[in-house]
Amino acid sequence: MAKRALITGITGQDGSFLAEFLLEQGYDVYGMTRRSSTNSFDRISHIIDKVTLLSGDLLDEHSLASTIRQARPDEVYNLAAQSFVPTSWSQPVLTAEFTAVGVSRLLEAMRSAKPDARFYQASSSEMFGKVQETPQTETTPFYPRSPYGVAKVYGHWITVNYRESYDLYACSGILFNHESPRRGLEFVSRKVTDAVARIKLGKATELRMGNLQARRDWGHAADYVRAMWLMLQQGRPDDYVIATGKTRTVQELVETAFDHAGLRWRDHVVIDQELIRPAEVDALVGDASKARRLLQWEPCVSFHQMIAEMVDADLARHARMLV
Ligand code: NAP
Ligand code: G4F
Repeated sequence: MAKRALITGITGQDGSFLAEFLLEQGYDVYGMTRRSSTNSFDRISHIIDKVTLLSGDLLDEHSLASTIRQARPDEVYNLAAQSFVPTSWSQPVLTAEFTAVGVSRLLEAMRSAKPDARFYQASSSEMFGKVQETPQTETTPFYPRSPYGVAKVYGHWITVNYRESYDLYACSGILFNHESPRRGLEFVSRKVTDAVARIKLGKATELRMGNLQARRDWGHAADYVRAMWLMLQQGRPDDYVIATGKTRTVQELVETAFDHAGLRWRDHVVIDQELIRPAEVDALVGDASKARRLLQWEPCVSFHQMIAEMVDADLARHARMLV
């Protein structure tokens, strides 16, 4: 019989890649979506007839229990969250409700409705924040620098706590930044590749940016969802860092994207003080040796391939809009 997986956040970047991956593995895929006056199914439109969508919200425990009862999942992937760091300063309480307490609600729903399901929590390298050691591993202490990072620390520890308290198979994947052409337009990689495409096609001339000196360890979302699945296929539950081990500045990302389109970034980029964050995470770089050793996980897509793919996808999308 086919295994059954429930994905919260299936309409997001990672949810769409994970749904594709699990369908390829022969799973019956269930996705939880929240009610909206317009739907947000763009990222899953190509697989919408292959997945079963169930209505639920991280704010509403009753809907979570009902979703789990209907899906009867073998595996639950909790990818839903308020995931944009700047919004966590303007909506800190909502971010805590979705990204922190939402994890407790889902774990409680799973514990009562399907306690033998395996659980994946989408933890984040933002938890390392003001880094206490470099590179960051599973044992590096957390020092979050945003309400989002603080909320993710709660989600991480409540997952560990439910594993230890109730003997659940619950894992936390500490994923470093990962991108793709499906990345939301407000995140730095996609903001840049979308602007490059618009500038190249004559639709814009300027790109307003914040801190170009911040460093991130950027990988590809398709590689990272494979790691989520691998975590739930092991003999025992555990936590893993997923990262490429290479760190680059935002300026290098900008240069790479403009170069790919044959543009000079200095002709277009303007620093906007409004985009500087109240507290910055200056430099992240992960050490994924544990995942490489125990999960046999390796990233396949390089940084340059990924940025090229994103610029090309945005160029094609904007060109289609011109005709
Ligand atoms: P994303 O594109 O922003 O997707 C977030 C998803 O959560 C969307 O499907 C959204 O639904 C859903 N959602 C938000 N609030 C909800 C609520 N109250 N109830 C139900 N669903 C809700 O994020 P992503 O990049 O795919 O990231 C997936 C997860 O990994 C997130 O938890 C994120 O914090 C974490 N993470 C991401 C990265 C990264 O670099 N991408 C790194 C580490 C950790 P709508 O479509 O309705 O808005
Ligand atoms: O792309 P970002 O917005 O991602 P950030 O803040 O690192 O968070 C992402 O990765 C986390 C994993 O570490 C996830 F947990 C989280 O959900 C999200 O997916 O910004 C990256 C860097 C920051 O240092 C920011 O200050 O880019 C810098 N930046 C400079 N100018 C900018 C901009 N970021 C954005 N979004 N927009 C700018 O104009």
